[in-house]
Amino acid sequence: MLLFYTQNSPYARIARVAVREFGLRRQVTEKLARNRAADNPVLTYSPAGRVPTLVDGDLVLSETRLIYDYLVQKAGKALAPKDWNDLALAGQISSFMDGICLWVRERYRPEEQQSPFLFDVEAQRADRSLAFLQAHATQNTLPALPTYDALTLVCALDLMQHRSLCPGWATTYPDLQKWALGALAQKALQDTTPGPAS
Ligand SMILES: N[C@@H](CCC(=O)N[C@@H](CS)C(=O)NCC(=O)O)C(=O)O
Repeated sequence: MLLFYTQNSPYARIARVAVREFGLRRQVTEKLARNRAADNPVLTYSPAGRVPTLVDGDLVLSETRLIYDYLVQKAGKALAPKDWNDLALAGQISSFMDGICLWVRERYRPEEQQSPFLFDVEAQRADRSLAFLQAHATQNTLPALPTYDALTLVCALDLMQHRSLCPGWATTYPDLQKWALGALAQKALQDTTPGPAS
C-alpha cells in the first residue's frame, strides 16, 4: 500500500499513526505529497489531490476516516462499537479539528489576503471546543488511543500547540492538556510530529 502524506497535515498524521499502531509499517510505503502543486504525485491517483490518500492496488481511498477503517480491517482488528454519545463527542472533535485546520490554512495566505473575521471566528470556536473537551477530560470520558476520535483530538491539539494558536490553553484547560501529553508520549505520535510552519 502507498500512503501519501505531508509532515504538517494533522489528517495524514492520523493515518500514519494508525499504520504504526496497527503494525502495518512494512505493508505501507509512505510518500510525500506536494499539496496544491501541479506535479503533486497524489494527482496520479486521486482527483481530490489531498492527503492522506491510500492506494492499495486499484483501490484509492481519500478521507481519513475511511483510510483509518481500512487500516483497521487490514490489521485484522475490529472497530469498537459506538453509541450515540460517542458519536456526539466524535462530531465535536471533528469540528474542532476542521476549525484548527481552517485557522492554520488562513495563516499560510499572504498577509494582505488574510481575514481577521475568520481568525476571530475560529479563535472563538476553538475556545468553546476546548472548554467542552476539558469537561470531558475532567470526567474521564475522552476517547482512548488508538481510536480514530482520540487520534483526531490529539493531532488537532498538537497542531494548535505547534502553531501557538491558543496561548495559555494548557493553564486554562489542565485536564485536557494532561490527556494530550499522555497521548503524545506514544512513540507513533512522537515519530510523526509536525515540523515548522511551511
Ligand atoms: N476531509 C479530509 C480533509 C483532508 C485535508 O484537508 N487535507 C489537507 C491537508 S491537512 C490537504 O490535503 N490539503 C491540500 C489541498 O486541499 O489541496 C480528510 O478527512 O481526509
